[in-house]
Amino acid sequence: MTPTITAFESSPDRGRGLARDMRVRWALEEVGQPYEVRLLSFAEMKAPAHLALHPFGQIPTYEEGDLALFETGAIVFHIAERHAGLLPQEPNARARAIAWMFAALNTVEAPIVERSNAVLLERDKPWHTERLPLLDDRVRVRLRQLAARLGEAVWLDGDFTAADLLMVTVLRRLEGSGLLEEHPTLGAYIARGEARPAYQRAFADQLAVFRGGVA
Ligand code: GTB
Repeated sequence: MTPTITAFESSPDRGRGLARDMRVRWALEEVGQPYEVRLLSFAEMKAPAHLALHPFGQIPTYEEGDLALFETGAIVFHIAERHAGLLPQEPNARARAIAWMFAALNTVEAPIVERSNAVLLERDKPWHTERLPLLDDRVRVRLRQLAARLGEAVWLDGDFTAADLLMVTVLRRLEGSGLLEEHPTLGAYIARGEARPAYQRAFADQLAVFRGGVA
């Protein structure tokens, strides 16, 4: 059964692959699973039909037969469970990869999103210039720790997994902040993810939406 995902009809990032449907597209491309995309306006995201799929009125969602999922971590995990290629078979390696998936979304993404929201939504507040350095420093702590653990390794723990897929998409949100440049090994790690053919296909497909092409 071909899954259907939802994505922004008009992505605020103008197709730079920063909206979270990119993760799901990339995961589906990695495992070779074709998919369909239903594009939503902001109004449609908050309407009852979509709220029935996603309680928070967000994208992406994932529908496959009578299964409907929301939350990219759950969706990517589901894809990784159903197909070979995104999680190791060996039980301990698999458990460690799942731990890194949670780390990407809980421990690394949280301060990055907090910072992004401040830049996007709080720029005009009188306290913004005072608060931003604090948020930068919280991100810096995580980047330093992540870079220390990654070292010169290619991926987080052995072969490429769903954890790397999530971590790369999380880190990409920092593009333009100047913070990634403090850790060239993390920049190289992101570049390795972006160089994967599956990433390239997913990126091209989400960019095509913005350019008015086919999803
Ligand atoms: N925890 C959820 C998940 O991982 O699935 C978060 C989902 C989420 O935040 N979805 C966002 C959304 O629907 C789109 S990705 N927002 C609309 C709303 O909440 O009303 C976040 C996002 C949006 C745009 C950019 N950008 O343009 O750079 C980057 C990231």
